[in-house]
Amino acid sequence: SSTKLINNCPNDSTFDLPPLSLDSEGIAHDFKHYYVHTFGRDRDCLSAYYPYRALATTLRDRLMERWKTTRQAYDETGCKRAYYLSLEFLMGRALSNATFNLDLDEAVARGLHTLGLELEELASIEPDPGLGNGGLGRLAACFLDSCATLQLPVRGYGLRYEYGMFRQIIENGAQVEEPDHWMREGNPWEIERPEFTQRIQFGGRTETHRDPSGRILVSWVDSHDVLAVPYDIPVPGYRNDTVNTLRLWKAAATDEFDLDEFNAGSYTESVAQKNDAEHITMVLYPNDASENGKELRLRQQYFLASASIKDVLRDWIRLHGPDFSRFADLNCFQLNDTHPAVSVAELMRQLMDEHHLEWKDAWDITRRTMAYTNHTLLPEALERWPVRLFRQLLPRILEIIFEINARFLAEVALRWPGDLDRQRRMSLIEEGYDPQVRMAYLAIVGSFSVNGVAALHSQLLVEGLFRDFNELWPEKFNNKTNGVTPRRWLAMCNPGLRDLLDETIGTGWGRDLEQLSRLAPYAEDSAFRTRWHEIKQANKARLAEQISALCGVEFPLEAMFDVQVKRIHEYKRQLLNVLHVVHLYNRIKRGDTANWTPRSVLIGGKAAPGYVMAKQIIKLINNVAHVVNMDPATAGLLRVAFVPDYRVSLMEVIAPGTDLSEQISTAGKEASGTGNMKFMMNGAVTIGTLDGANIEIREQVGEDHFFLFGLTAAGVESMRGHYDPNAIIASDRALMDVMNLLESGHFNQFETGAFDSVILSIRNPHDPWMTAADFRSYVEAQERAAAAYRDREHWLRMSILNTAHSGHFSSDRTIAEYNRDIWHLETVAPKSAA
Ligand code: GPQ
Repeated sequence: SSTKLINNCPNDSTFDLPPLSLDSEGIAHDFKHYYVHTFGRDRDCLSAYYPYRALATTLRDRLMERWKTTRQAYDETGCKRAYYLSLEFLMGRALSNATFNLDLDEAVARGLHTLGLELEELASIEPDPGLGNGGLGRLAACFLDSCATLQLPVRGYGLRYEYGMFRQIIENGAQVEEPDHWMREGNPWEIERPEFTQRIQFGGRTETHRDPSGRILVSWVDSHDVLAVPYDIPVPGYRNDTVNTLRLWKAAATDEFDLDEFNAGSYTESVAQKNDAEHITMVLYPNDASENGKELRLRQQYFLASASIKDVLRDWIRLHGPDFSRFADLNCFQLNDTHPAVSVAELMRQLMDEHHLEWKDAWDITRRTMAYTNHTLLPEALERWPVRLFRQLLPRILEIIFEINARFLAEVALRWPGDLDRQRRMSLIEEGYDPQVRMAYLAIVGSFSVNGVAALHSQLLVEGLFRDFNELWPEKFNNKTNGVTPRRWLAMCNPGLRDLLDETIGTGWGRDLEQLSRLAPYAEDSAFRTRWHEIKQANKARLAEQISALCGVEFPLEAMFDVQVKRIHEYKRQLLNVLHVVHLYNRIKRGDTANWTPRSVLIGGKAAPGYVMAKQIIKLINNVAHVVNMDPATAGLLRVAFVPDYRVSLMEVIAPGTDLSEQISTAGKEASGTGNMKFMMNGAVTIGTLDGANIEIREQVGEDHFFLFGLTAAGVESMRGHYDPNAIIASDRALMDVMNLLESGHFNQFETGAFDSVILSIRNPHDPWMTAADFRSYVEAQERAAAAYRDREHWLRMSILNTAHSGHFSSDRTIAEYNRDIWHLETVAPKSAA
């Protein structure tokens, strides 16, 4: 076939080319070549897409050179490699990232200028590749950036969804979902690699037989197979000639037809079955931190696991031959939550059934190769799959899981003889009417490392959810506090601040973010503070312009920009934010506005389409915004906006323009948070609970520069059972007034009952999020923030110190820790392309 690999590969020098020009003339030349010759456009072209595409292709060529030398360096050194397996990669736009990481901003801007074009305008044509829901997917993208920057041989493996995260439209205040066909016009950043196609099995049954030596072999027969075709995306490091790979799999039908149907004359039906196969990578499940539970989702998970492991084993054999004795020394899989946890059983299957290893050798390799990251404690997010679904879809995998479980429970029994309750608790199979496979337990049993994503989260994991496992294998458990890439989240999105930092502390912070601490003394320099203020105000102007265009709401620049953007979830408590807004509105209405700090409150985020309560919260935010903004009494004092379709490219405008960062989850519920870090880097001050990485943010910046409120995680737990929100409401005049206004229907005059369940949830003694419990303390923290903001010099000092102490939250630090404690990779520098 056309995708057959060539055996007698020609001498590499056949493909040697001189390095491509990195100056503005060379870039303008290539741009014109692609625009005219490759895309066939001329000056009459009306679509702005083709200039974007011509520039993207020009830059991709420059990446391509470095991509090749990086691959060669990895192959030649025979280095250990790691693979980041994730159902989500929220990469954000690639063009400005490639330009920046290649250090081509100036050359590209000048080259385009000679042609009468603007880099920023072309960059904004690129659709956001929304192949993720939120924090977990964006973390994967930051990690890839840091791995390339640190020159670590790490490859991302994911799925090439045809439809990414839905586009959110707000109609009459409510969320409406529209499909996101992000590749409609093509994707210049991917390279199809059909020659590395893999064949993935589903369904069928298993057969056992003996080979001549008497060994039992299992084969998986009568399966319905689907092809996995890889598409590679380049991941450039920061100005270092490394380009790593994100490999995304697309599902394709095999070209075999069901012969019976075919012969019965059902030619068209037989061909139409192609669809079934191709549906696997059609759409991203839009649920953030909650179980998906659908068969198609399990298909996606196994498809990713099987294709990626086959790819790695094929590569292993190419480089090292079919001897797997050193495989675990040279390979590591990092599982991004339990979504790819079926990889544990799949690696066992491939090693035993396809490469004929014994159980004990395969298990030894698996357990030394797999590492698992947990991203949540929320029970509704803990994946469990019905045993019956496994039996029908992945019969061989179920057999292997049962065998892993049997051997594991024997180990538990040996350690705690007779403790049947413990065996039941720790079993990979949850027994019951419809038995379930516990994916987190499969991941723990099959891994040598299990980590949480912030100090508190990791501690709560070993004290709670994974307690039994921690007693058995304490050495497996560790913490890796999340981080974000300072390239995208500071240098690229905030050019004004970047230039001031370069000028003040030099440019070293781009790869060593701890150097930001050198800024701290400048908090006392009033001329510096003035420049800091000018930059923040310019960023606020850019943000206000966007809000005006997207929401039709005007944010005055002297107001404090108070922002909460993240997925809408009850535990994140956007509702608490709304209660505070209504409280401010009440104060304005009763004339309690002495020493008022003007505020512009921005909220944004998507609700999972099936999450009714989250959708009602969006509607409530929009209705409150409407009433507040319409009321002449609020002019100059309070504005509220809900920004539609919150996504990576919007955050690039929001974070630099924010004064106050809302991180107000119920303590113990937000595993880490990463938006909190992006805001901090850009000089926002946090108002937050002692939850997730907020705790570490506060430790770094100091308690005087953080607005703390609310119950602790322990406080939340000890209040359960005697929480009495109605007593709290009755004893707090301000909260009573807020509840009265909500309950009067003031925000839903023509929509009777629209907010009943939201409002009732606050009065519910079983409210797991304890919104009423934290109201008083939240309002007081908001008052401290407002007072601090009125003292401009004081606020600027805090803002500077937040940026200065954000160095710890670089994903470079996080990845260095993964590497030091888990992966143990050597850095590998490619030969310079130039
Ligand atoms: N997170 Cl389990 C997601 O974004 N999606 C998920 O499915 C799960 C977790 C988040 C988590 O809620 C945040 O606290 C973390 O900062 C983020 O993962 C990255 O670890």
